[in-house]
Amino acid sequence: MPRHPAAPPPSPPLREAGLPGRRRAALAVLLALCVCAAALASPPAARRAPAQPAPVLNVYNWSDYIDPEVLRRFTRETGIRVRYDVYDSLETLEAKLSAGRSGYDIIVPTSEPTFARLVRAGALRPLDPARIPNLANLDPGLMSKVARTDPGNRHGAIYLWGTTGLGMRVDQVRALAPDAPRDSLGLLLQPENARRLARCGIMVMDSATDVLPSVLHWLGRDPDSADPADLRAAEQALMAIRPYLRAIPGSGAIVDALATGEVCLALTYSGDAIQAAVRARAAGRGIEIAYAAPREGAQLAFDMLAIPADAPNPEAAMAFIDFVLRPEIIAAITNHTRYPNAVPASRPLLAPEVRDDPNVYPPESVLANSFVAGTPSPAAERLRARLWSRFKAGR
Ligand code: N2P
Repeated sequence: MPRHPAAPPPSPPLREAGLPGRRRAALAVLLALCVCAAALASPPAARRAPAQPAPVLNVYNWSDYIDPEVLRRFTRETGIRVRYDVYDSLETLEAKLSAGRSGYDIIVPTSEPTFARLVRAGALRPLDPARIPNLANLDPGLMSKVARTDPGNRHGAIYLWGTTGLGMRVDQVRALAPDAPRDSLGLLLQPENARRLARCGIMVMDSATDVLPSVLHWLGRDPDSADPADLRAAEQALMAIRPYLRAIPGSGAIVDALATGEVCLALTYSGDAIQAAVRARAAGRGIEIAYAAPREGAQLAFDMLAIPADAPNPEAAMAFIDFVLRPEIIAAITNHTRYPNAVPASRPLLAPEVRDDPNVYPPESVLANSFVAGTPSPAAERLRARLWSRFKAGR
């Protein structure tokens, strides 16, 4: 292609510029001086402070409780890398924290009992509202519910919440126990129902903290009871169905067990059962999973974003909480996990099938009938833990 006449000729390399020898030497000296000056202005590489490694945020959250894309976006926006570990029961979280020096910057304990205990023990760093302006996005009505154990909401922000109930494979449940109520814990806790459903598989999640209140409530007793007679009644109810349980695994394993058809009934968290339904549908093998919040009153749980007092990187933790509480970010998390959040401005951003699912956002009638478990005393906790290990062992 002919060169445009107005274009300047490409500048020739220095050697071909036809400079006389002396001028070339002078230029070389000048260049050398420049290089020296530059070297003096900045310390030699060996003396320079080592390059700062990318800051790291250490997160300890429930399994299946985030949209992984949200973590990638946080790193893209802030340069903060995320190290992410998961637990699937409050017992596991509490055991980890009680060993001390967990090394986590963000944890997600349920408002009661775990978060309440941590607040009381002074084990959480107060949130700085100036660094987390998006705290203002939280629903004041919901936040007042968790202020009972954290006056002024100083130590935590609601992340997600949900109910405890039954995930089930409706066709099999209908076939094997046609007369059993599908919206009551009686589907599991009436031995006659459990006996019939044992053939297609039953699981109860491994958590005294999150199962006993529901069992006590179904029995018509105080879900927080420390009365040995109440706990004996709960133990009897659990022992009566124990022979019919395939396993008592961590809640994380139940999502897959339901989704793959390994079991047809499980006592677990609402969003986990709904995620199982989503996975089963996506697999296209004809497995249809449904969730039911117990009609006798569902256990409601609020999970809190909180920062351990000894967090290595509290600044990053606050940046993360602020990021998560943006309406579009928490909407993505609810869409992915099928757990409701506490940011009203996220509602219009939700997928309609999530926003309008009464099992994700329970209607007023379910909420009015629900209960939030309290925080058992250490003595009651010991009774409950012993009861639970007998239940697991089946004797
Ligand atoms: C996530 C379970 C979180 C619900 N897999 C606990 N309240």
